[in-house]
Amino acid sequence: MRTDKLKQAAKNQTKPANFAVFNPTNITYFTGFQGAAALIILEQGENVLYVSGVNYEQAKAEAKGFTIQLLKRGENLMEKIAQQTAGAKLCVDTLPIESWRALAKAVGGEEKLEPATQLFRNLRQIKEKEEIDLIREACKMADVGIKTAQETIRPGLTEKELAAEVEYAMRKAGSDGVAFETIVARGVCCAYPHGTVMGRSICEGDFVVVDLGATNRFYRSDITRTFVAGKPTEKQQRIFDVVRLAQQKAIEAIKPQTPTKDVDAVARRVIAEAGFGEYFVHNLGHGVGLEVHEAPVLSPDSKDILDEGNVVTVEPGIYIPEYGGVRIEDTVLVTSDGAERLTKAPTKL
Ligand SMILES: [Mn+2]
Repeated sequence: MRTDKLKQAAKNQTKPANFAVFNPTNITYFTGFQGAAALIILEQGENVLYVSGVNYEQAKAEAKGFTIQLLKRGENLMEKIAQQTAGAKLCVDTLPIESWRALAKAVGGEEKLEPATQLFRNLRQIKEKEEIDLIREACKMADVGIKTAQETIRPGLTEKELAAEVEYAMRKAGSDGVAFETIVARGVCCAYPHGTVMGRSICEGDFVVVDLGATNRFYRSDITRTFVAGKPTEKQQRIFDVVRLAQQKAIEAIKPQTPTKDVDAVARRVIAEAGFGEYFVHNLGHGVGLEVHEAPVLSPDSKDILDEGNVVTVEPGIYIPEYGGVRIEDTVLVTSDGAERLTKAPTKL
């Protein structure tokens, strides 16, 4: 049980092994259910999920192994939690400050509460086989999106039309929805790493960056490919080759116990040595799971260390203002001795 792992992790850090969980994604992680107000996990006794009327019947059907308590209209959640936990010290994941104060008041003082965001972060970043299988499927759906983009891109098509085609293809491939807002950016707009979908038309010779992801039973995928509408120029090909090499070298550097900042440095060095160092303006990557951005972080200042079961993106890029940009991204699983690419769409211009 994931709840047992959490309790053990708390004990290892001499924290109380009782929890009040409020973050919706954390609750989904433990229950497989989305739409509860809070989850109480106690060292001794039952795990209780508080659900309001609108989601009560669904919670009973879907959240197996948990006691489902109806949160009636007008009832105070924090006071119900205080009754349930009967004076136990609680680890809390995340709460807005007003709610934190209300919970502290209900349980008899702030000294009863301990912030414990890190425990949840650490647990969620090591994926179990079941989670990896779900992400693997989400990656296949994302590959379908990229394949569709490649087949569809042509001068005259707008960014929105291309986004619509790839999202439709992923849905038909089984995706529950997009993992994040699809990015399609053409021409000079590729120089903005987070350029969203605008209404502009693709022109002959444009770089087109397509960054998308699928969702599969709450688990997500993330992939980016860059194309040229037509025949690439020498300069376009050169930039593309540098980004591709940076990504390949970074993936080769991935293995358990490697600091993520070292992997980031490998990609950054390839790009700097090619003379584009100032144009790689973001982190190398991030964890992917129930959220599209989660732990660990792959960046120059990250303190995270890779471990078997991490799922991370590797996404170097070069963005030249008023010219355009290239990003290549895959979702990658950290294995016992290296890395496995979970997104497999071909990487070619
Ligand atoms: Mn990403």
